[in-house]
Formats: sequence, C-alpha cells, structure tokens
Amino acid sequence: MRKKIIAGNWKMNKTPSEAKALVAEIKEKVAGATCDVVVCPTAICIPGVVEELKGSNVAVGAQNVHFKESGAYTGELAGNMLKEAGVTYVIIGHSERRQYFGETDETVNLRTKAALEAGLLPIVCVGESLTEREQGITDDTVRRQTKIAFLGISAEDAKKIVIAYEPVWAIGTGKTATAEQADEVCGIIRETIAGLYGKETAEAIRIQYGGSMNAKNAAELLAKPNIDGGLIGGASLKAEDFSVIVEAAK
Ligand code: 3PY
Repeated sequence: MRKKIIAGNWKMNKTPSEAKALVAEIKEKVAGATCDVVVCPTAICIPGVVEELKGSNVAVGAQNVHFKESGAYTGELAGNMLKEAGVTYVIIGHSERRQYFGETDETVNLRTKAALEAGLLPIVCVGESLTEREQGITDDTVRRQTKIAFLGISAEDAKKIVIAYEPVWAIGTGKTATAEQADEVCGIIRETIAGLYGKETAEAIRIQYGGSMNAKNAAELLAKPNIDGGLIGGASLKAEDFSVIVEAAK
C-alpha cells in the first residue's frame, strides 16, 4: 500500500511574511493528516517556512535544484544548500521550467541525480502538451520523459522519487484531466518504471496527478488506483482548499 503524498507548488507566489502566515494556518488544518504533506514555497521563503513548520507533520520542498554542487552558476541553488536549509523534497522539471527556462529531459535527469546525491527526495514532473495529446502521442511522450529522467539511477534510489504526471494543457488553465485520463497515463508511467526496474519498484513508486487539482475534484482523482497523490498549484495557496485535498488523500 503506497502512502499518498500531497504537495503544494506555490510557484512564484507569497512574500516571506505571507508564506509564514499561510503555513501557520496550513499546519493547524492538516495536523491529523494520514498522508505525506509538503509545501514548496519560493527559495527566499524557505527559511521562514521551515522555522514555522518545526515540529509539524508538514515537510518543505524547493521548486528547483541545480545539478552542480557549487560554482559559477549565477542565480542557482545547489542540493546541499537546500538540504542544510531544512528542505526535504524538490520539484524537478515542472512544465513551466521546461517551457520558460529551457529545462530538457537531460537536465531533468541531471537535477534528479544531484538531488538524490544531496539527500533530497525529487518530485519529477512529466506530461504531454495539448498538441502531443491531440496527435495521440501522450504515451510516447511520458515514456520518453520518464525513461530519460531515471537514466543512471539505481532501483533503490528510484523508489525515493515521486513522479508527478502533469498534462501541460491542464496547468494554470483550470482544465483538469478526467480521473480516467489521469489514471490511464499514471498507469503508463508505472508500466514504464516496471520496464526499467521491475514490478516491485513500480509498485513502490508514488505517482501524483497535477494540473488544476482542487478541493472539488481531488477526491475523485485520488480514488483512482494509479494516483498516489497530487501536486497542487493554485489551490495550495488557500489553507482551507489545501486541507480539503489533504483530507481527501486517505
Ligand atoms: C497546477 O496545478 O497548475 C500545477 O502546475 C501544479 O504543479
């Protein structure tokens, strides 16, 4: 039985004081959660959020990590820096990073390996664009993204990775994949992992759905056999909505 995991991707929202206030509310509301709960604020908000969440059941995630340990990479953050700051998880390869910041399948793989090396737990995002879905190549796309993301990663490390299936056409658009569509693609991702590592690893790995998951549609999505949680965008910025989603992840 896989433990569900609900992670809030705050994207570029909230100042440090707003972030602290939001997690103060969230931690009260999700104190009785039976799933893993994660919030992923912007890097500058991490220290305050970590401080506010001390002693709670809510873990902190970053939204990106660089693949080198240090050096001339202006604006980047290394895994050991995040780790020392109290970060547990890190989102890698979100479609917004692929779309606006030149992230590729190869850099996703490098970042995933660097995160594991630093002792962080990667949340690796995959998902097809609208054109890819319309052309009937959703399966090929998520298979390719998954296979490259996991290149050179041992089965033991693979089990630490959470995969987030986020159809690009459902991100920030208010459009959600139907529970059937989401479950089907999560199943294809699990099959891909089975092809790479065998059934045991595939059954152990957690696959989230992301893409306009909200307080209204979460229960239906989370009831599907291949969906082990959610990576939540806008709804994670409201403590009430986020806690309803956490509650649905039993
Ligand atoms: C969304 O729901 O919009 C997301 O991108 C979650 O990562």
